[in-house]
Amino acid sequence: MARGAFPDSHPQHMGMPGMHGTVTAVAALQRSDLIISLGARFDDRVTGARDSFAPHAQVIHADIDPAEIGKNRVTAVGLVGDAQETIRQLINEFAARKAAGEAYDYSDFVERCNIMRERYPLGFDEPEDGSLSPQYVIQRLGEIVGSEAIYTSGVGQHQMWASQFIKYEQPNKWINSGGLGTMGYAVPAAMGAKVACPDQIVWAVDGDGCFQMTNQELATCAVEGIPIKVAIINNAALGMVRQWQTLFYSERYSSSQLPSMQVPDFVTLAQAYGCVGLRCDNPEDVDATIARAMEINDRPVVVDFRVHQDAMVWPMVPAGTSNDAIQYARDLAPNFGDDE
Ligand SMILES: Cc1ncc(C[n+]2csc(CCOP(=O)(O)OP(=O)(O)O)c2C)c(N)n1
Repeated sequence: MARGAFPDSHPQHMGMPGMHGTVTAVAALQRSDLIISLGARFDDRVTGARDSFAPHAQVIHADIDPAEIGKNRVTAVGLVGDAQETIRQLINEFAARKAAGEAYDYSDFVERCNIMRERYPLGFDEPEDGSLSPQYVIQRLGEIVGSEAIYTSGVGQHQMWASQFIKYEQPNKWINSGGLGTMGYAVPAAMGAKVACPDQIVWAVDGDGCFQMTNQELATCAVEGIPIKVAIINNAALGMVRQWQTLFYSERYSSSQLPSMQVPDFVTLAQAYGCVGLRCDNPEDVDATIARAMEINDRPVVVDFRVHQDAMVWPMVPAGTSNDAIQYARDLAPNFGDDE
């Protein structure tokens, strides 16, 4: 959720925690002795099985809402207030203690995190049949469009990949519903962002399932002149549901896949709403398609990226298990080297 609040390029940025977070971020939390949490709610998508989450850590929990403090995790110190003021006070206190020679030396811990980051970077395999990989599309989108733009997303695999493979350097550039899981969020959120910041480029990265919940808002975009850009990561499936059915339900696919990428035809649908519709189903055409979409600024653009259906989001902590059970690919567990 807070992607961009702390720049990805910062050497101490370990990545997103949680069920699909980086191995480094998950492992660092598990091994920490102090967590300072600013406005986070310790939901199960981040903690995994709660009784085994960060077992050695004491928690300082800052939140604007007193009801959040201690709700999901025993808190050593609760700080109620505005994050900006809270962070200022924490930094002042830390600086004073450092000046007094009281600051703890964290360099060993940071070094271990850096080793893990090198060992277990985010990555993905290209489909063997030469078809389009969803992660590649999203990665190129981030590289071509850049960190200045605003990105919104729906809920599902595309949401996780958009958080993993686009680099965020500033706050408020990554807008999504996080763990609240609001399918259909991407298009209206992009619309709102574009109205609020008309000079900024706004891309909605959406799933074909989520897009069908709120795509009628394209009519508002066309009529009111709100030129958002939509990248539909079209795998003809409710991909995140399908991923769980693959991994945990012996590939018994129930109500999670469509028989055709053609239904509906998103290019025709976009045109029907007065938007430009583009399609891309080939890795070689990804850059040119994004460039074409970037040239159109007088109308909304919808790009139907037809991607491989079997791509999965990794790393993953299976639901209900401990964060220590994280896998960085199917059946591949990291070696944390705790005993080395
Ligand atoms: C209203 C609603 N129904 C069901 C879910 C559960 N759910 C989470 S992700 C997902 C699939 C989303 O599919 P799609 O938009 O195609 O994205 P993909 O996972 O394929 O990237 C579903 C059904 C939800 N979060 N919200």
